[in-house]
Parts: sequence; C-alpha cells; structure tokens
Amino acid sequence: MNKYLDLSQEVSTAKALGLPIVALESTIISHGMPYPKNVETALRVEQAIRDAGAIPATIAVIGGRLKAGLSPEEIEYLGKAGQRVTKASRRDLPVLVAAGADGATTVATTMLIAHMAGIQVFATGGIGGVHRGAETTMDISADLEELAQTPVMVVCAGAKSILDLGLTLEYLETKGVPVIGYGTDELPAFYTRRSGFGVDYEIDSPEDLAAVFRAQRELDYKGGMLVTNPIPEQYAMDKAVIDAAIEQALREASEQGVKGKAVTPFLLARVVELTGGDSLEANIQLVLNNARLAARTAVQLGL
Ligand code: PSU
Ligand code: MN
Repeated sequence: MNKYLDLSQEVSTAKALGLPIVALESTIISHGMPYPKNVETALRVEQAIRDAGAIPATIAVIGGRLKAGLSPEEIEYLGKAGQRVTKASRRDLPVLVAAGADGATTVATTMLIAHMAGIQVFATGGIGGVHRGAETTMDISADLEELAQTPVMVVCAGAKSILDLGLTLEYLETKGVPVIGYGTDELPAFYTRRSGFGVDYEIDSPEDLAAVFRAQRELDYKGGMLVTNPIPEQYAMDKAVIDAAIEQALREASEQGVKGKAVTPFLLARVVELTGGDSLEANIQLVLNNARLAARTAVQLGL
C-alpha cells in the first residue's frame, strides 16, 4: 500500500473481510455546500451506503496523509472550515503531502486515492467537465483526464449546465470513457433529469453496471467509467428557474474575472444563493440517490 495512505478502521476491516466499499469525495463537503448542511449530508450519505450493504470511505487529505475513511470529527472539521481547506485536485496532491497540509479532494483526486486504496466504486453529485467557452479559456476539469486513466466507476447525476455538456461528452468519447445512462438514454443535467444530449448506453440494473465494469477491468483498460443517474423525479427542479440562475452566475463570474480552480466553487455557490434552499435540497437528494446506486453496484461487483 502507498506509504502516504491511511485507511480508517472501518475501511480496513471491510477490506480484510472483502466487503463492498464506496468512495466519497470531500470537495463537495468543503466547497460544494454550505455549513452545516454539508456535514449533515456527508453523514447521511455514509449511512445510506451502510443501509444498502456497503461500507463508505470518504476521502480527503489531512495533515498531509491521504485518508480513505474519515471520522465524524474529521468530516465536521472539513465542513466547518469550508473554503479555507484547499480544493485538492491531482496537481495539488504532492504539495499538500510534502507540506503536511489538509485538502478537500475533487472527483479526480478522490478517484486517484480510491484506486490506491483498492476501492472501485465512487459516488458523488456532479463531475467537473469542459466549461462553456473552453475553446478560448481551455478550462477543462482534471476530472475528465482522471476518468481516462484511473480504473474507478464514478456514479454521478450528470453534470451541471454551468458546463458545456455537449463538449464534455465529446471529450469523454475521445478519451475512451464509457458514459452510461442509468435508466435513461439522455445525459442528466444534475438538477434536471434531461439535458437533450444522448448517452451511448442505457443500463437499468446494478447487476448490469457491475458486468460492464468487470468486463472493462478484464479487458485491461486503464480508464474508468461514468454512470449518470438522473435526480429522482420528485426532487428535480424547474428547468427555467435553474437555467436563469446558471446564466446569471456565469455572467457574474466573467464580469469579476474569476479564473482557474476558483471557477467551479464560485458558480456552485452563486447558484445556491440565487435559487435559495431549493437547489440545495435537490443537490442533497441526488447525492443520496447516487450513493444508494453505487452501494448496490459495489455489492454486485463483490459477488
Ligand atoms: N460539480 C458539482 N459539484 C461539485 C463539483 C463539481 O456539481 O461539488 C466539485 C467536484 O469536487 C469536482 C470539482 O471534482 O468540483 C471540479 O472542479 P474543477 O471544475 O475546478 O475541476
Ligand atoms: Mn477548471
């Protein structure tokens, strides 16, 4: 095992017993939702995974150590510290480790650390992708490159339309990443069930998701797989409301010259402010929904 990696007692026991494990990210805690809802949600998501028969491994960097499995106190710390914790993507990791610092891991870094820990399934809310205007800014999330090279299944609710969803799908196709719609033939757009962009494959059961992932491993591919799971109907938002908030957030980001790794957290926070509690509740419900599907799939993979 990597010398910088620490497994929690629960995760280490699960590995010894061969129990299914689901990884969770921590940028969503520190940068994706406001305190204290972020902490409350992180703990509920862990419980949803246990209830579905798997063991949760929330991933972060604490004191320079790569952690797979956090204590409730560590989750509280990351949630309360919020934006003061470094948003840790792949390029940040060596610096944080060498400095003995803390980091909230993005999808990219969570995949990387999950793979080091031998965890194959990961649940989150939304992934990063190709930003609108990327043809001039070149703002493309490291999450997409990680999907291209690290063998982890990521279960998400698609991507927010703060991104260019069409270009995001093109990029994933170029990189050879299977994009699966769970019970849908369209890419979900996070707050809404449909984006207007088709996915290549629709799969309707955790058994079949596990079979595709197993085949990918046995074909000896280096990359991962993206499962897009639409938000449950009753929590989906009105498209016009969310589109207006996203347009305004994008306008403000451009006016204020927001750049680099600050872009995504800025847009996420503005969308929550502009839509009030509604978008936050939708966000919480879709993460819970993804955690349940990821746990059921991890159970199937273990069979
Ligand atoms: N999109 C969301 N919620 C999130 C993120 C993206 O709807 O919390 C977070 C994830 O941690 C993701 C990261 O990996 O933002 C992507 O950041 P960037 O676009 O800077 O790569
Ligand atoms: Mn970016």
